[in-house]
Amino acid sequence: MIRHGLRELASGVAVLALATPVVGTAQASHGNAIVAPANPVLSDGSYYSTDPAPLVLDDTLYILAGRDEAPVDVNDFIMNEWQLLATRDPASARWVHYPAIARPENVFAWAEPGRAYAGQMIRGGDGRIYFYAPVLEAKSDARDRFAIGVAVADDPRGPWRDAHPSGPIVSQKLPVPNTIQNIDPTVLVDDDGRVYLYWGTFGRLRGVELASDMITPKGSVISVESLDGFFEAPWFMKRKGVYYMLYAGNRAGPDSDCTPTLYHACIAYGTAPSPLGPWTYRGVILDPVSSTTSHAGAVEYKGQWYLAYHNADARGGGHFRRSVAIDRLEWDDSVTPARIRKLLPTRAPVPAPGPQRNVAPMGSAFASNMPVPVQYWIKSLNDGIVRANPLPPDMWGSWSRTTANPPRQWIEYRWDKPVTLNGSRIHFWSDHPTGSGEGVAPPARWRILYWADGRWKPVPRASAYGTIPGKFAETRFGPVTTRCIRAVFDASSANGRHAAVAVQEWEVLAPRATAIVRGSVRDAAAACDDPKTEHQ
Ligand code: FUB
Repeated sequence: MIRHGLRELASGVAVLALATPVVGTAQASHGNAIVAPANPVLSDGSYYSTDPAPLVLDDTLYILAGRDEAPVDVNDFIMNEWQLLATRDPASARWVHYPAIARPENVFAWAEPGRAYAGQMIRGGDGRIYFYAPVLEAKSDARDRFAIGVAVADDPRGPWRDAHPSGPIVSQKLPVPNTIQNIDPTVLVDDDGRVYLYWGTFGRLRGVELASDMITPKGSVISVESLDGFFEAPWFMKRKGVYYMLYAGNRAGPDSDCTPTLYHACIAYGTAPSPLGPWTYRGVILDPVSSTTSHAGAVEYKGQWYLAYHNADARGGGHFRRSVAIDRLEWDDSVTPARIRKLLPTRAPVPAPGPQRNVAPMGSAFASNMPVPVQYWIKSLNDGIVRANPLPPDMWGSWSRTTANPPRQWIEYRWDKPVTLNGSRIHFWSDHPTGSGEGVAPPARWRILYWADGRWKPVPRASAYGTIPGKFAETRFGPVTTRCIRAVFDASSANGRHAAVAVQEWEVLAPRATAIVRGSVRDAAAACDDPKTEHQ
């Protein structure tokens, strides 16, 4: 059934395995040989890949992926086409990349260009390949025009043709009227040939049986409510008679086993004894990745299970510039149903940072509003990442929907052993100007204190404390040796109300550059507390 092979030139530089182009359909494209010794598979930032959906066909492991094309400062899913990655041995590091295998408007006459979100391909009972694709309906009066179309081909690279040319098989009108966003389809052809489709996002998971034609819904649509923290990205699969649903979960909180921040997601899973449930939550298999969204698919290939997922680790990567990674997935068969072991993601070794003056990464961050509101992330203060267009978990902040902002707030670093400091660089974020009493504004004023002799003291001879957001403001001061340093912010205020404060990154500088060892803090809980002076 698969007509092409992966042919590599002796140089290993290029591979071409072409399908016959067909006018008016998505056209299969050149395959390019790549060597990917470590994650992400496409890592040089020239081509992003997202929402992986693995598929085994004969002796080849394919990963269907979308493509993020957002510029670095744009926070949006700019996604116009799908692509494929293929290998015959994930351990070999040798992959073939097939860019642009399909575009919504080329496959579905009723779809508009763009929003080529997470799809899945699967082999149908007739041996052909079916592609379930979320796309926007061009002409629809639905409040949300996302819909799921089905295309069919003999080869995963296409050419694709619409298997249901009259329109989508799922939308806000089909198979039953609904108000959800109909994306992220996942399909299973069961051992008995029956076909099941699940889909959903924003906490809504729906499922339905399809007829053996792979397109006609059969029976009622079910709504799954028992998968703890379900957010989106369901992945439906079966192993040893048990049905598994992997999904992106975002039950957030300081004690959550899934994610500390609302915008991030873990990959969690549940099991069921039959294809339409009942579903039981089983746990987390992948902690939040470096992109806010997480999306995964698992498959068995040559006796080994793999999890394909995406992250922001490629060069120039970001929340909207994601890249596919793949790691082995392991099972614990000593329990029933078999448990999926938590995956430890691998990645290309990141070169150790050279000597630097900023010793914040060696400390632990704390704040006056802990646990911080779930949209923010305290650990972003000293993660070394400053984004052009950050999302809330890229910063610490104090804005809360439920409580009035206090007039004064602080952030603090603690180290195991004393450090000597003589400077600070802080990067404020705001959505309101200085002088506002609402939203997030730069502080009216701020200062730095250090812990010495059992109390907080102002750092000596401090230069100006800058407050302009969106760039680093540097403050120099006389050297101090301390185990704790604190930035205290007086909120911007108006009419008796106070704005919140947000900081993307806070560097604290030693007089001389030294080698930095991240995570060296062993006893970060050893507080520097003095209630009498903590708000100096
Ligand atoms: O890539 C667009 C959307 O982001 C997907 O449909 C979701 O699963 C999330 O990964």
